[in-house]
Amino acid sequence: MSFFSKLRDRLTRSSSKIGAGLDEIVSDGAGEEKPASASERPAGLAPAPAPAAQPMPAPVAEPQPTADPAASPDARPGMLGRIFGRAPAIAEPRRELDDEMLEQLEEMLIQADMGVETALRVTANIAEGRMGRRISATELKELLAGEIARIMTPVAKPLPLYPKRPQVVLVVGVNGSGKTTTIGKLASQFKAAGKKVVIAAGDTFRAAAVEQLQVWGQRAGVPVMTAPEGTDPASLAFDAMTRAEAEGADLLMIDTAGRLQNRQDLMEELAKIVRVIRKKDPSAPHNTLLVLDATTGQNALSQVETFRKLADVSGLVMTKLDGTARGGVLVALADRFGLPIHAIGVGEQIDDLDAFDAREFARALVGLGD
Ligand SMILES: Nc1nc2c(ncn2[C@@H]2O[C@H](COP(=O)(O)OP(=O)(O)OP(=O)(O)O)[C@@H](O)[C@H]2O)c(=O)[nH]1
Ligand SMILES: [Mg+2]
Repeated sequence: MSFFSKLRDRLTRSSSKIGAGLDEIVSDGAGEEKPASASERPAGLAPAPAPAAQPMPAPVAEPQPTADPAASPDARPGMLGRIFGRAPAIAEPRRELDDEMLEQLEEMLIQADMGVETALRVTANIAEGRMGRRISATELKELLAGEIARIMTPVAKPLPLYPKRPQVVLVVGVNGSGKTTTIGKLASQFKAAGKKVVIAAGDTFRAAAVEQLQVWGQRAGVPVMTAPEGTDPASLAFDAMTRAEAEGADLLMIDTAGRLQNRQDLMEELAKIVRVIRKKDPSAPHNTLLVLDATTGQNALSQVETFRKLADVSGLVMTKLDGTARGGVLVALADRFGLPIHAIGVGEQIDDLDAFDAREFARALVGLGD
């Protein structure tokens, strides 16, 4: 199965929520104007709604590119042509884009965890140059997907690989966000790509955490450096650095504990790990990945704020996008922080992590096909 199919299937809750919301918004208002259009639902017969207002089937005559400076330049021509040029779309109910419809759209996007500011801006962009036009739910989905893709494209960046050996990747995040699982998945992918990887089980507070990482290491075929429970994680990190250097490893991934007594402890521990590995390589860590759990919704925003104060976060991984209705939070994150999103997780298996693709994500999120 392609990752897109997997993403779309597993994003069902988010996408059915947003997709159904858009369908509802359009059909809501379309009813009021039915006499002019599809009130009888003549099977397959195209109704003839107010000719001047029907924007889409005649793209040649529409000065859309200038009316629409904010729309995504890369995504529009192909998809508009494909979708709006297609005959079946004509049978869809249409609704005139007015203030009431925009308010409903805004409200729906906020409820889908996109955040107030982002929802307002996305809605304004969709409205620009289109007020008074009659649009269908499919068109609305395409427009929304275009807007989302435009926000997400600049942040869709795979984990950068540097010639530096070992490249040190510090993985941080709150308890249960998916750090250990993500390290296992990433290690497996880098190994498969021919990289030599070493993992350091820096969460030395729980024996179970070390065992969990060892299982992932076995699955991925990657060595896991461990230390007895309660050992100072910084000293384990130092040893792991020594080993990774000695073995000529390409990547050293350091897991950390998500749960400590308080923020101060966590900050001190992360700072100590960084201090110690810098004794070996002043440029390390080369990446600090913050792992976020999509099911926490808006809370992910405050986690980014907190962790940026604790560590020099260089990129994000969003896990658990499967089965949550809160995938919209990724749009808010991208819009607010602009931090690279390196990967997304859509399940607990080793291959349930992939590079983040803005267009795929946007289309899956609004419930559109590839
Ligand atoms: N459905 C789903 N579950 C995931 C995903 N990523 C991780 N999980 C699950 O989330 C739970 C917590 O994941 P961990 O990797 O242990 O999280 P952690 O951040 O290391 O947690 P601590 O070590 O307690 O701080 C586990 O049951 C994982 O299987 C994902 O993308 N989708
Ligand atoms: Mg863990």
